[in-house]
Amino acid sequence: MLRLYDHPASGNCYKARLLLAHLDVPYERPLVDIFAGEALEAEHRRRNPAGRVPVLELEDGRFVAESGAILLFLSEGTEYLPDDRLERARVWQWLFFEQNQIEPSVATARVMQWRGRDADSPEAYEHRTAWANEALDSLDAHLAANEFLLGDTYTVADMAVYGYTHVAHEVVDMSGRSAVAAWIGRVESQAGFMNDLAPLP
Ligand SMILES: N[C@@H](CCC(=O)N[C@@H](CS)C(=O)NCC(=O)O)C(=O)O
Repeated sequence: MLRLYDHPASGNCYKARLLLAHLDVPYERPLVDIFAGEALEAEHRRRNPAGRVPVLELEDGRFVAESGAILLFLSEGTEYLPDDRLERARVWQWLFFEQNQIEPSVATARVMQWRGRDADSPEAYEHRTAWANEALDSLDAHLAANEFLLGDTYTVADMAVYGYTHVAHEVVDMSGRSAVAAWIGRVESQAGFMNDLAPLP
């Protein structure tokens, strides 16, 4: 059986759990207590040298790390990853966008706020929220003209970007971003959608 080394409060892990739910694939879910430093221990670094979750373990014991890589691996041959070369490149485009623009801004600001660093290091926090606002504005502009990130088809790109965008309101004002709000509603109405992202402990 597949095994997902996971933490319930990790949005990066949630992306993989969301796809596994859509695919209705059974899997084991060993907890890596990232808040107790377990991801950085040698045992976990053997699974992922970067010391992060999620990590997917295949039935034969091989590992795949990085949420985007896990999404691409699991979605191969399914309705959530197109066959067409250009469309696949556009999936990668949004996975890279998520990792370069959304995750380091929204996810980092969220953790900073949770740790009280918004008060302790306001300049660093404002840098992340300004970055988040810029990224979310560009996402909103794209979604104003597109039902999903690739146009009319729901793909792993939507799952990846949804992972942290749906909690962006915790760190920035989302009230002006109606296209993002409508897209969040469309993602949440997809067959097999679930949201089990736990709050930060
Ligand atoms: N780019 C990676 C980021 C993974 C990541 O940052 N995971 C966090 C949890 S959301 C983690 O494992 N942190 C453990 C630590 O920093 O010790 C991905 O998308 O999978």
